Amino acid sequence: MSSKISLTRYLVEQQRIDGHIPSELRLLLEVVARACKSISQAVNKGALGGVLGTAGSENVQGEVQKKLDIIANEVLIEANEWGGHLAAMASEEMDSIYVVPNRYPKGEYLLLFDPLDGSSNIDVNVSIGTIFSVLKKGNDDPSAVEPVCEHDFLQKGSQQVAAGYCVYGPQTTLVLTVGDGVAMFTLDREQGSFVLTQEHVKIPEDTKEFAINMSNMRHWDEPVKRYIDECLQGKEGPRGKDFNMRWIASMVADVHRILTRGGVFMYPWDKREPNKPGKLRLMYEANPMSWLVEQAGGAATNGRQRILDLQPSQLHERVSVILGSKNEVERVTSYHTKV
Ligand code: AHM
Ligand code: MG
Repeated sequence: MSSKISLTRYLVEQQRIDGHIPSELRLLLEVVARACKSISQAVNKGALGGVLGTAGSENVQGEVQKKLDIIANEVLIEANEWGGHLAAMASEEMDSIYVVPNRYPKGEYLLLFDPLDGSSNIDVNVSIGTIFSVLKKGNDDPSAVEPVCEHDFLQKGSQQVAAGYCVYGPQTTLVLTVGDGVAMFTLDREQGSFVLTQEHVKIPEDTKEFAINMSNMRHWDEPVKRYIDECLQGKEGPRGKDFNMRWIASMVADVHRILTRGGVFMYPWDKREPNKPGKLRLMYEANPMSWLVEQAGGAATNGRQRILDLQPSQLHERVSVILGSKNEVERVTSYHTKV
């Protein structure tokens, strides 16, 4: 790239040339990016900043919260509440929605986030990230009036107006879609700004790489067992090729690899907790990642349906996730549907 294009310039051009985003949404995305920059700084300091370890609390799903989970959540709320572009926020780390306080002006957008995904990797210096999704209040019901409530958030993933993540790894990279493909921005620490480093991201349709937590194998359903078993048979099996496995246990990092070089990621339903549809959260993790993957030419299903078509019935709903290279996702999905 000859001259550096900042995130700000990219968003202004999306607004001006393509008309993809209104100015309020541009402002919102810039604020989210600024919050990610400050989360990145906190993550970078690690033990020196006294930010590692558990916070001594649990979130609404009964998971132990890390100090950085809470710090990242606060950074996102404080950065976004006063700008006038949001009506409310929802987070994996908060029991219920956070309505913008009355002392601030309110906008029409709803912001959802997993403030720090990959919590089990925080203390061991492995890539983690922030995932976010933006909806418009009243998208499903234009006659909806104030006050904003949880129901306003219960929109299908196909209604998202922006989605992305920021991965805090060897580089800090912000990945974004506003419905016109996927763009990646790398944080230039000297300049303090995100710089466009890849546009029109494309996931190869075929792959030889899968990502799944193999330790859960005995709990999987038959279609997932069949798919992985066929991969493991390699050249000698029905697939006729050897597969490689990667599992970072940070969805952000696993999805980033898939957007970069292809692959299939799965966190399927399993028998450990049969009443839960899966481990990952539909609104904070699966929807934004599925939209990014689809925008890059990949696919995302829960084994039976396109994730973006699922109608959520509650904020913290969980879902089974299969996403990545199109032909592999279609294969796993067909193993579920053609029985
Ligand atoms: P988190 O949001 O509490 O960090 O949980 C989500 C993470 C995903 O990033 C990752 O894919 C998965 O949980 C890893 O789960 P496991 O530890 O079961 O392998
Ligand atoms: Mg998460």
